Amino acid sequence: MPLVPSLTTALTTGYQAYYSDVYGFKSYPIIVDNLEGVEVAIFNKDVNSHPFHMHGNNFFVCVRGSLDQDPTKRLISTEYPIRRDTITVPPKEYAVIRFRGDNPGIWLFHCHMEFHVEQGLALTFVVAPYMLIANTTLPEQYKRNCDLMGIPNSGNAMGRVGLDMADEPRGPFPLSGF
Ligand SMILES: [Cu+2]
Repeated sequence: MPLVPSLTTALTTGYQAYYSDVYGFKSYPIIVDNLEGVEVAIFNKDVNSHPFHMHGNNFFVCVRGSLDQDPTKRLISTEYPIRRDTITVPPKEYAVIRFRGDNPGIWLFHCHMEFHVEQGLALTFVVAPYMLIANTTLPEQYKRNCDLMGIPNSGNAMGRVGLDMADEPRGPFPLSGF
């Protein structure tokens, strides 16, 4: 976990909120511009199904298929794609989803099996940070809660100023053999 919540970091680091490094390596932050189109391809080379869930957005499910299948044989039309906030990707299958960065915020995209999150199957979309900064004021309750839990109310993922990320913990890294 970052020492400072990514939302706090976005709102207290000024222009550096646009640098993914401030959110910390382990948050796997991906900066999305305001209204930018995002496409995510999920390849499940594992023997388990993984239900991927996105916060803050409903994505279009554009393609699903088997990793062994001819990629031109699409299982879902891109003409009328379904919109979901979760898609289960079975073993040896893939899915391609799309969403538009029209909801400024810090949005987790993760496998909904919580122990897989702890193993690293999660990333963070930092959507439209300038819009987020311009339109968000954290309530006092938020700050009080952080105070009570000993969580800093400003700074980067290490609780420091700017891009000082010295001694930042790294990982998890991709498994070998895939
Ligand atoms: Cu999983």
